[in-house]
Amino acid sequence: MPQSINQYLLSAKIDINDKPIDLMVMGNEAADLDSMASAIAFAYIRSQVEPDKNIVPLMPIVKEDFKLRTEAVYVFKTAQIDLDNLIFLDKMPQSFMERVNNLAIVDHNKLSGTFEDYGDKIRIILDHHKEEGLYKGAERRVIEPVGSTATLVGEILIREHARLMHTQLATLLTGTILLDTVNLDPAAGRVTEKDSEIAVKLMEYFPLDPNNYFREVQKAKFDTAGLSTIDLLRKDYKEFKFNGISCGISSVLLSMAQWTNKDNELCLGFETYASRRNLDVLLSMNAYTNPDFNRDLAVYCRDAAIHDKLISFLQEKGLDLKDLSFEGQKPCLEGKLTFYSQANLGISRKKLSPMMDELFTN
Ligand SMILES: [Mn+2]
Repeated sequence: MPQSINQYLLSAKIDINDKPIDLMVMGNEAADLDSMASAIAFAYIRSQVEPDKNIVPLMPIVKEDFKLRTEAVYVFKTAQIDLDNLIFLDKMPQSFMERVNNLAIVDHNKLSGTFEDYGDKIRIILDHHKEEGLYKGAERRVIEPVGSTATLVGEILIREHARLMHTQLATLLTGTILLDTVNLDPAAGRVTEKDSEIAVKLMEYFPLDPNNYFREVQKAKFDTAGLSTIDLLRKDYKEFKFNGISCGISSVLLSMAQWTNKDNELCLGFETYASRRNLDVLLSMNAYTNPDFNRDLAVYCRDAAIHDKLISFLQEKGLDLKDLSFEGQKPCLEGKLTFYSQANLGISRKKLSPMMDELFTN
């Protein structure tokens, strides 16, 4: 009999302080639902296949930040995963990476930040982002442009370890795939044949109505009106270094109009967050439906010259930015913050970050 996910997580957590870690499974630093669910599900599957190994799924965020992932809070609750059993970065002892013998990375294929130097530990990659061509020596390297990494984990579960399937696992993976593919809707341009195939198989094992489940997860994801500006910037955040320029990109699920309406000191929030993280550039990519899908962009740079250079570059790249201005916003203390609607809806963070690299590295 396989363990329950909670039993597994609890036993993994007990051992984090001293034992060697045979395999650490880690999602990307934005720690969205896909990253966390895929890491937990994959670590769980491996732990049941190799019960004598110490396999640890790491959530690479501080515990305090988990509440910001409102969709993850909802899906984990629905899948009856006890949040107290999750293993967060700030609960790990100092220099734990020295005890990690092998690394599996999911939902990214390039290490960043504090993990950058551990590429030689990578044995497994499961991801759906742009192939970076790194860690070619990994034993298992699955990088496919599907809608969700959870699809790739689901595929391994179904094709290789079907006996491990249970409701909890199916609920966790299905919620993630449905959210990432906008309920498997081809019109949203995210779903692939494989996502649908795997989701349909997973759905045989969970008791909920998929359309309802999708609606509830989606609702939880967009339920961010109660968050402060700093929390909105932190919620879904990635950081990049381009030729010495430090750049943060936040994904925010409010229109700029709503956001400026609820906070008239937006630049103070951007400046505080940028200085806290020591950023030269802080972008907010705002995606929302009203009722059609829309994108806005906020661009903050400490240096006004870099700001202007960046805007003209993004225009050249075809983002099709149109100025937005809002009444009653307090000015920046230093630096420059401007707002745009982004008419080119096809440019997501996944596509924007390589563009920024092109600008600053060349
Ligand atoms: Mn993903």
